[in-house]
Amino acid sequence: MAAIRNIVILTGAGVSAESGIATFRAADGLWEDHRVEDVATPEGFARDPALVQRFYDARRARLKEVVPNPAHEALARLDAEWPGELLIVTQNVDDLHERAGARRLLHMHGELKSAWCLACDKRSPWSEGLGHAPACPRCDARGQLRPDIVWFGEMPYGMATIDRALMDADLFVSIGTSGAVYPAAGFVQTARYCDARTIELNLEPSQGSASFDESRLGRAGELVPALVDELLSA
Ligand code: BV8
Repeated sequence: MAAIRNIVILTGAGVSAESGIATFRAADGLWEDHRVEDVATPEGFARDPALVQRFYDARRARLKEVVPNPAHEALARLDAEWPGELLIVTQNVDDLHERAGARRLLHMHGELKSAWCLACDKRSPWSEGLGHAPACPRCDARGQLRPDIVWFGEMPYGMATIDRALMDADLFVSIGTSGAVYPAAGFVQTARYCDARTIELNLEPSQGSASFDESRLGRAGELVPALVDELLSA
């Protein structure tokens, strides 16, 4: 591959699939017979906070039962050994990238292991349930903690950082995402516009496959270690 110095990697649910975390599309975007778009929204939370807290409490509890897979481990190795710029932007709200050792990581859709207080607006690390209306560790207000998750209709985190990294990128790699959700699905366009090489690693062609210079089909647990070996040996 031509001289590559700055890399941006986007990951989606497919990178955690082999760890046993369900993807959105595999469940047809359904959970307890609710469309994810209905549950993962501020309106859904206002309508039925207990249902939404149950949705996220179940997923937060699941984190204790899963471990990073070879895709997470390979990305952490790239993060540790890559001499140039690197930013791993994940749409995932699990903690598997950081548990594998990734450091240059940005959770653009928030994190299951963080709680956001509607009373004091502070975020706190959180590993247990929120359904029982616990007190905020910062201001002690009760029943004011929501999941620190970016819902549909809410502004993703870190967009200025992401846009800057995409503009400086020589390589953009999208891993395990269906390309169904914006603004993440549009990152490949920004990367192309700024002359980056674009590669997609996915189990099946994503909605944006045609926009990539190269599309490698297969499981992330196999494709990602191979790509990292390629990059680190170049
Ligand atoms: C915003 C947190 C603006 C929740 C998530 C119409 C057109 C365009 C856009 C819109 C529109 N209407 C509304 C919008 C905007 C909307 C959007 O894009 N909607 C979609 C449904 C059309 N976007 C938003 O609302 C975003 N915010 O636009 O704000 C704004 C501007 C100003 C001011 C305020 C606001 C916010 C979007 C974030 C929503 N939150 N996550 C939660 O996690 O519970 S999105 C959620 O769904 C995930 O985080 C992820 O991003 C997305 C699911 O996508 P994937 O990760 O790709 O997962 P999926 O299952 O779809 O695909 C998995 C892929 O992996 C598959 O392709 C599969 O083949 C592959 N795979 C499976 N196994 C493997 C594998 N690959 C490799 N190896 C394997 N083993």
